[in-house]
Amino acid sequence: MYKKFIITIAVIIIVAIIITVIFFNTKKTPPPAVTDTPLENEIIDSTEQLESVQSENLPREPIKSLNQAWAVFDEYVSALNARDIPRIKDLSYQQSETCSNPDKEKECLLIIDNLTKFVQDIKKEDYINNSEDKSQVILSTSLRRDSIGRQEGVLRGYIYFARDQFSGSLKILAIDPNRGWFYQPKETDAKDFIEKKLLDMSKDSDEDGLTDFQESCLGSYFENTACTNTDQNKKDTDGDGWWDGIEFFFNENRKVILND
Ligand SMILES: [Ca+2]
Ligand SMILES: [Ca+2]
Ligand SMILES: [Ca+2]
Repeated sequence: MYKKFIITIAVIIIVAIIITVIFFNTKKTPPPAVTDTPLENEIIDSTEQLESVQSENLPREPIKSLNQAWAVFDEYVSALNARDIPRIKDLSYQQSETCSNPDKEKECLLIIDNLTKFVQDIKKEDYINNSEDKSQVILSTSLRRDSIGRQEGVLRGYIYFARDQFSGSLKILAIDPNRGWFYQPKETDAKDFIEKKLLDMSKDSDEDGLTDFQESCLGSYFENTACTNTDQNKKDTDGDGWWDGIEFFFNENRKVILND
């Protein structure tokens, strides 16, 4: 069993949750419910770039909604910079509960300022692994190496969009620019084993925004309630039109209404 590694990921999770606390317009849009962001964490002992990780970094065919998605993102960033709370709400399904309370404007602005810093390093050119259909778009980066202390791993950025039922416009569902999988190797681990381990942990076979481990509840997710028990080879396990990685952000108590 691999030792869990959570501190750095917890920071990422907290920031992600800031932008993730529920603002799904009750009927139009899918409600998010992120209270326990999943991140696979294990360990590895090489500071070298892994060949197979690099092979994962090949760009794919551009998606039709790419420009539209980035336009929404850019406008969202502008709204953050302008501290334009109504516009932020228009562009995202999610906002802090604090920002829903008019009496907590100062606290809300602090959250917005932190979020502004959080998104400023996102570079479009890094998001080369993208997928879409009529209801959703997921932009993701290639894998990149990272290390924390003796632990090493890979990071991938994700931006999730869901399409508004009535307007047809994309809205931001979640931003997670530094999702990470870390592994601390044993002395006996061969380099190939470590390489395969990192790839296994970060692999998303059906490209629905959730890793195979998270979907199958294996690996580091075995003891983690954040696993989804969905089909790792099927984007939309329950056939409701929303991909598993999108639906992960929905509030289970809210009804989801799809685009026609
Ligand atoms: Ca998946
Ligand atoms: Ca799936
Ligand atoms: Ca679904």
